[in-house]
Amino acid sequence: MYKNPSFGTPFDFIMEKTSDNQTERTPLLLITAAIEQGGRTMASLLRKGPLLGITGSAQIRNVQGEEVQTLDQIGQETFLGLFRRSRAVLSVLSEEAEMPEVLPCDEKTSLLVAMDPLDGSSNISVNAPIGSIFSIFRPPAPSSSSPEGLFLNASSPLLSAYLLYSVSTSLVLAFSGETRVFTLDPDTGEFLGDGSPWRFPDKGKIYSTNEAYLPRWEKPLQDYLSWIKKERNPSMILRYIGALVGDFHRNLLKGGIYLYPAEAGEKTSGKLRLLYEACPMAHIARNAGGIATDGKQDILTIVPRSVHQRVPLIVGSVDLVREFQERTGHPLSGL
Ligand code: FDP
Repeated sequence: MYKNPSFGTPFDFIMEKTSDNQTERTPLLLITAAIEQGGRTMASLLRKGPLLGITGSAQIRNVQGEEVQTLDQIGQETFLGLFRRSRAVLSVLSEEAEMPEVLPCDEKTSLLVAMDPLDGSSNISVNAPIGSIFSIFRPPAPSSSSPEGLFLNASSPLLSAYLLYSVSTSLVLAFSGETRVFTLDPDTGEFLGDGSPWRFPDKGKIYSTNEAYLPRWEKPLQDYLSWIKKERNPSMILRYIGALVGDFHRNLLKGGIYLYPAEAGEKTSGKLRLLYEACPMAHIARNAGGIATDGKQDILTIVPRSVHQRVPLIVGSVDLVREFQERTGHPLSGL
């Protein structure tokens, strides 16, 4: 099997970026290794999908009232088990559990993990792309008394990651000012990347949003979409996979903007969860030269009020997000 000698692994990336941070090097290596192992396990199960009888509903609802799929449960058990065994994680917050779970660890070097173990559940039964999303935080100091307090008082992510299970399995990591893209070699089990930072390409022309909800959006948003379709020059194209990881990844590689806004009226906070969906994507975007906003402020400056808080998310190439903000009445400052 041919392997380009300049290819590097997530291990190489973390080692390179922690040469002056020995304290966090070990937990970051252990957590990244757990994410890689979970990615291998999930990718291997997903390759067999319906043959294993795992692509259907688990016939229960999660704390947020959403139908749980069997693969949601498998993702939860897989990643939680791996983080527990790493002994580098103080607590895990998951979309699949009401409260963060405190894990046994070496307290001096432990970090917090927030995760959506299986993103894009509605794509499972139709063999379309899905993913897993993680944000790794430093615990607040002094350590908060409650498991929830740890996450509500944590700083912005130290490291963010997602796995995309598609034609191949990608692992994207953002850490210390760089975003890097790795691909799983299914023969060796290694995640390999070309060793260089990834940046959003200039002049992206993709917008991604579920336009079916447009009639329920605020007027400035409707006007923005209408302008994109009728007047913007150069024109843009619409692509929507329906899994945040898939939509974000395409825009990261091609240049584009992803929008999951709030609806006018009762559902004012949008659908996506701050700590394990919006925040990691914002962090990955930022490290790749992009930006994320809730429509009014940078996602990375939002202080969470609850661990499962939902926020609107607009994320992508800086020029496109800036244009969105200008046209909807909240120009970005400082960018
Ligand atoms: P899911 O199918 O798991 O609920 O997490 C929310 C999410 O996935 C995102 O991944 C995805 O972008 C979004 O829902 C799609 O929602 P819509 O069907 O509302 O467009």
